[in-house]
Amino acid sequence: MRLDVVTIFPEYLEPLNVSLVGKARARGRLDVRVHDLRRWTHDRHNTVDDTPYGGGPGMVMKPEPWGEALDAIMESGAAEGMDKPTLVVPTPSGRPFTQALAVELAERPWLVFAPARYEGIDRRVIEEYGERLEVHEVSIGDYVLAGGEAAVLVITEAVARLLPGVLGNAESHRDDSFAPGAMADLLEGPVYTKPPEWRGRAIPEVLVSGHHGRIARWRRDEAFRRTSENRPDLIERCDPATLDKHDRAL
Ligand code: 6GU
Repeated sequence: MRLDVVTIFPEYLEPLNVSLVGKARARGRLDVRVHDLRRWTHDRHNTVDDTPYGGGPGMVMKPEPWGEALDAIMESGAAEGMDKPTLVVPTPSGRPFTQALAVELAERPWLVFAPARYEGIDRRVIEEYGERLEVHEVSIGDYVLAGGEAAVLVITEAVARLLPGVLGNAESHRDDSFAPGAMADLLEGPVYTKPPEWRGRAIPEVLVSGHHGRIARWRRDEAFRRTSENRPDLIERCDPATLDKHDRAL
Protein backbone atom coordinates (compact mmCIF):
# COMPACT_ATOMS: atom_id res chain seq x y z
CA MET A 1 0.00 0.00 0.00
CA ARG A 2 1.16 3.51 -0.83
CA LEU A 3 0.37 6.41 1.52
CA ASP A 4 0.96 10.08 0.76
CA VAL A 5 0.47 12.76 3.40
CA VAL A 6 0.40 16.46 2.56
CA THR A 7 0.94 18.69 5.59
CA ILE A 8 2.46 21.94 6.77
CA PHE A 9 4.06 19.96 9.64
CA PRO A 10 5.98 17.07 8.06
CA GLU A 11 7.80 16.44 11.40
CA TYR A 12 4.42 15.65 12.95
CA LEU A 13 4.38 12.45 10.89
CA GLU A 14 7.75 11.21 12.23
CA PRO A 15 6.00 8.52 14.33
CA LEU A 16 5.22 6.76 11.04
CA ASN A 17 8.88 5.62 11.23
CA VAL A 18 8.29 3.81 14.51
CA SER A 19 6.74 0.60 15.75
CA LEU A 20 4.19 -1.30 13.68
CA VAL A 21 3.91 1.24 10.85
CA GLY A 22 7.69 1.74 10.78
CA LYS A 23 8.21 -2.02 10.53
CA ALA A 24 5.60 -2.34 7.80
CA ARG A 25 7.57 0.28 5.86
CA ALA A 26 10.88 -1.45 6.51
CA ARG A 27 9.35 -4.72 5.28
CA GLY A 28 8.11 -3.04 2.11
CA ARG A 29 4.41 -3.50 2.94
CA LEU A 30 3.90 0.27 3.16
CA ASP A 31 5.36 3.01 1.00
CA VAL A 32 4.88 6.26 2.96
CA ARG A 33 5.63 9.65 1.41
CA VAL A 34 5.23 12.82 3.47
CA HIS A 35 5.08 16.14 1.60
CA ASP A 36 5.34 19.73 2.80
CA LEU A 37 2.32 21.62 1.43
CA ARG A 38 4.42 24.81 1.26
CA ARG A 39 6.39 23.26 -1.58
CA TRP A 40 3.36 24.13 -3.73
CA THR A 41 3.23 27.82 -2.75
CA HIS A 42 4.78 30.52 -4.91
CA ASP A 43 4.93 33.66 -2.75
CA ARG A 44 7.82 34.77 -0.54
CA HIS A 45 6.00 33.81 2.64
CA ASN A 46 4.82 30.40 1.42
CA THR A 47 1.28 31.35 2.34
CA VAL A 48 -1.16 28.48 2.76
CA ASP A 49 -4.04 30.29 4.49
CA ASP A 50 -6.23 33.36 4.18
CA THR A 51 -9.21 35.00 5.89
CA PRO A 52 -12.63 33.35 5.51
CA TYR A 53 -15.19 34.75 3.09
CA GLY A 54 -18.24 35.86 5.05
CA GLY A 55 -16.10 36.78 8.03
CA GLY A 56 -15.60 34.91 11.26
CA PRO A 57 -12.66 33.80 13.35
CA GLY A 58 -9.58 31.94 12.18
CA MET A 59 -8.09 31.26 8.79
CA VAL A 60 -8.95 28.94 5.92
CA MET A 61 -6.46 26.92 3.86
CA LYS A 62 -6.19 28.31 0.34
CA PRO A 63 -7.23 25.99 -2.49
CA GLU A 64 -4.31 26.57 -4.90
CA PRO A 65 -1.50 24.84 -2.94
CA TRP A 66 -3.77 21.86 -2.24
CA GLY A 67 -4.78 21.60 -5.90
CA GLU A 68 -1.16 21.70 -7.07
CA ALA A 69 -0.05 19.24 -4.39
CA LEU A 70 -2.80 16.71 -5.10
CA ASP A 71 -2.32 16.98 -8.87
CA ALA A 72 1.45 16.48 -8.52
CA ILE A 73 1.00 13.44 -6.28
CA MET A 74 -1.60 11.93 -8.61
CA GLU A 75 0.73 12.47 -11.56
CA SER A 76 3.61 10.81 -9.72
CA GLY A 77 1.41 7.78 -9.09
CA ALA A 78 0.25 7.68 -12.70
CA ALA A 79 3.90 7.78 -13.81
CA GLU A 80 4.46 4.71 -11.62
CA GLY A 81 1.52 2.97 -13.25
CA MET A 82 -0.86 3.42 -10.33
CA ASP A 83 -4.59 3.89 -10.57
CA LYS A 84 -6.29 6.84 -8.86
CA PRO A 85 -5.80 7.14 -5.08
CA THR A 86 -8.47 7.30 -2.39
CA LEU A 87 -8.41 10.72 -0.71
CA VAL A 88 -8.83 10.85 3.07
CA VAL A 89 -9.59 14.25 4.57
CA PRO A 90 -9.46 14.22 8.37
CA THR A 91 -11.86 16.79 9.80
CA PRO A 92 -14.01 17.03 12.92
CA SER A 93 -16.95 17.59 10.50
CA GLY A 94 -16.40 14.22 8.79
CA ARG A 95 -18.09 10.84 9.17
CA PRO A 96 -16.96 8.88 12.23
CA PHE A 97 -13.87 6.77 11.61
CA THR A 98 -14.80 3.17 12.44
CA GLN A 99 -13.19 -0.25 12.25
CA ALA A 100 -15.44 -0.93 9.23
CA LEU A 101 -13.90 2.06 7.42
CA ALA A 102 -10.40 0.93 8.46
CA VAL A 103 -11.13 -2.46 6.85
CA GLU A 104 -12.38 -0.73 3.70
CA LEU A 105 -9.37 1.58 3.46
CA ALA A 106 -6.99 -1.35 4.04
CA GLU A 107 -8.27 -2.78 0.73
CA ARG A 108 -7.17 0.28 -1.23
CA PRO A 109 -3.75 0.23 -2.90
CA TRP A 110 -3.17 3.96 -2.46
CA LEU A 111 -4.36 6.49 0.13
CA VAL A 112 -3.64 10.23 0.07
CA PHE A 113 -4.21 12.14 3.31
CA ALA A 114 -5.04 15.86 3.32
CA PRO A 115 -4.98 16.93 6.98
CA ALA A 116 -6.04 20.55 7.51
CA ARG A 117 -4.89 23.09 10.06
CA TYR A 118 -6.76 26.29 10.93
CA GLU A 119 -10.52 26.28 10.26
CA GLY A 120 -10.23 23.81 7.39
CA ILE A 121 -9.57 23.66 3.64
CA ASP A 122 -11.49 25.76 1.10
CA ARG A 123 -14.55 23.62 0.28
CA ARG A 124 -13.90 23.75 -3.47
CA VAL A 125 -10.91 21.43 -3.04
CA ILE A 126 -13.11 18.67 -1.60
CA GLU A 127 -15.73 19.31 -4.32
CA GLU A 128 -13.13 19.20 -7.09
CA TYR A 129 -11.46 15.95 -6.01
CA GLY A 130 -14.80 14.47 -4.99
CA GLU A 131 -15.64 14.46 -8.71
CA ARG A 132 -12.35 12.77 -9.62
CA LEU A 133 -11.62 10.42 -6.72
CA GLU A 134 -13.18 8.43 -3.91
CA VAL A 135 -13.06 10.92 -1.03
CA HIS A 136 -13.67 10.21 2.66
CA GLU A 137 -14.00 13.07 5.12
CA VAL A 138 -13.47 11.41 8.49
CA SER A 139 -13.51 12.43 12.13
CA ILE A 140 -11.75 10.38 14.81
CA GLY A 141 -14.07 11.45 17.61
CA ASP A 142 -16.26 14.12 19.12
CA TYR A 143 -13.59 16.60 20.15
CA VAL A 144 -11.60 19.19 18.23
CA LEU A 145 -7.88 18.84 17.47
CA ALA A 146 -5.68 21.70 16.30
CA GLY A 147 -5.12 19.86 13.02
CA GLY A 148 -5.68 16.59 11.22
CA GLU A 149 -2.12 15.23 11.52
CA ALA A 150 -2.80 13.28 14.73
CA ALA A 151 -5.84 11.78 12.98
CA VAL A 152 -3.59 10.67 10.10
CA LEU A 153 -1.44 8.80 12.61
CA VAL A 154 -4.53 7.19 14.14
CA ILE A 155 -6.06 6.16 10.82
CA THR A 156 -2.74 4.91 9.44
CA GLU A 157 -2.13 2.70 12.45
CA ALA A 158 -5.65 1.26 12.33
CA VAL A 159 -5.28 0.52 8.61
CA ALA A 160 -1.65 -0.70 8.61
CA ARG A 161 -2.26 -3.39 11.21
CA LEU A 162 -4.90 -4.90 8.92
CA LEU A 163 -2.54 -5.30 5.96
CA PRO A 164 -1.54 -8.90 5.23
CA GLY A 165 1.81 -9.73 6.82
CA VAL A 166 1.95 -6.68 9.10
CA LEU A 167 0.71 -8.16 12.38
CA GLY A 168 2.63 -11.31 13.32
CA ASN A 169 -0.51 -13.35 13.82
CA ALA A 170 -3.53 -13.07 11.51
CA GLU A 171 -5.64 -14.48 14.37
CA SER A 172 -4.95 -11.34 16.39
CA HIS A 173 -7.65 -9.50 14.42
CA ARG A 174 -10.38 -12.00 15.20
CA ASP A 175 -11.09 -10.99 18.79
CA ASP A 176 -10.47 -7.26 18.30
CA SER A 177 -13.10 -5.03 19.81
CA PHE A 178 -15.32 -4.04 16.89
CA ALA A 179 -14.19 -7.03 14.82
CA PRO A 180 -16.96 -8.48 12.62
CA GLY A 181 -18.24 -11.88 13.74
CA ALA A 182 -19.18 -13.32 17.11
CA MET A 183 -17.67 -10.45 19.07
CA ALA A 184 -19.27 -7.81 16.86
CA ASP A 185 -20.22 -4.78 18.91
CA LEU A 186 -18.59 -6.06 22.08
CA LEU A 187 -15.46 -4.62 23.67
CA GLU A 188 -12.68 -7.00 24.61
CA GLY A 189 -12.58 -8.14 28.22
CA PRO A 190 -9.59 -8.11 30.58
CA VAL A 191 -6.37 -10.03 29.94
CA TYR A 192 -3.74 -11.52 32.28
CA THR A 193 -0.23 -12.93 32.10
CA LYS A 194 2.31 -14.35 34.55
CA PRO A 195 2.91 -14.29 37.46
CA PRO A 196 -0.22 -16.10 38.69
CA GLU A 197 -0.27 -13.86 41.76
CA TRP A 198 0.85 -10.22 41.88
CA ARG A 199 0.59 -8.02 44.99
CA GLY A 200 -1.86 -10.47 46.47
CA ARG A 201 -4.06 -10.46 43.37
CA ALA A 202 -4.72 -13.83 41.75
CA ILE A 203 -5.78 -14.33 38.16
CA PRO A 204 -9.32 -15.63 37.50
CA GLU A 205 -9.20 -19.36 38.22
CA VAL A 206 -11.12 -20.30 35.07
CA LEU A 207 -8.19 -19.19 32.88
CA VAL A 208 -6.01 -22.02 34.23
CA SER A 209 -8.84 -24.58 34.29
CA GLY A 210 -7.93 -25.96 30.87
CA HIS A 211 -11.66 -25.91 30.03
CA HIS A 212 -11.80 -24.20 26.65
CA GLY A 213 -15.59 -24.00 26.69
CA ARG A 214 -15.68 -22.40 30.12
CA ILE A 215 -12.88 -19.99 29.18
CA ALA A 216 -14.73 -18.88 26.04
CA ARG A 217 -17.93 -18.40 28.08
CA TRP A 218 -16.06 -16.39 30.73
CA ARG A 219 -14.43 -14.18 28.08
CA ARG A 220 -17.75 -13.49 26.44
CA ASP A 221 -19.37 -12.62 29.80
CA GLU A 222 -16.52 -10.26 30.65
CA ALA A 223 -16.74 -8.63 27.22
CA PHE A 224 -20.46 -8.19 27.66
CA ARG A 225 -20.03 -6.79 31.17
CA ARG A 226 -17.37 -4.32 30.08
CA THR A 227 -19.43 -3.21 27.10
CA SER A 228 -22.54 -2.66 29.24
CA GLU A 229 -20.47 -0.57 31.61
CA ASN A 230 -18.36 1.51 29.20
CA ARG A 231 -20.41 1.53 26.00
CA PRO A 232 -24.10 0.86 26.72
CA ASP A 233 -24.82 2.45 23.32
CA LEU A 234 -23.14 -0.54 21.61
CA ILE A 235 -25.49 -2.97 23.35
CA GLU A 236 -28.57 -0.87 22.55
CA ARG A 237 -27.83 -0.74 18.86
CA CYS A 238 -26.61 -4.31 18.38
CA ASP A 239 -28.61 -6.94 16.53
CA PRO A 240 -30.35 -8.98 19.29
CA ALA A 241 -29.57 -12.11 17.25
CA THR A 242 -25.85 -11.61 18.05
CA LEU A 243 -26.58 -11.87 21.78
CA ASP A 244 -26.97 -15.33 23.27
CA LYS A 245 -29.29 -16.20 26.12
CA HIS A 246 -26.46 -15.96 28.64
CA ASP A 247 -25.78 -12.36 27.56
CA ARG A 248 -29.41 -11.43 28.02
CA ALA A 249 -29.36 -12.85 31.54
CA LEU A 250 -26.38 -10.70 32.59
CL1 6GU B 1 -9.90 14.22 11.88
N1 6GU B 1 -9.34 16.63 12.79
C1 6GU B 1 -9.42 17.60 13.72
N2 6GU B 1 -8.79 18.74 13.50
N3 6GU B 1 -10.10 17.46 14.84
C2 6GU B 1 -10.70 16.30 15.02
C3 6GU B 1 -10.67 15.26 14.11
C4 6GU B 1 -9.96 15.46 12.99
N4 6GU B 1 -11.38 14.23 14.59
C5 6GU B 1 -11.85 14.64 15.74
N5 6GU B 1 -11.45 15.89 16.03
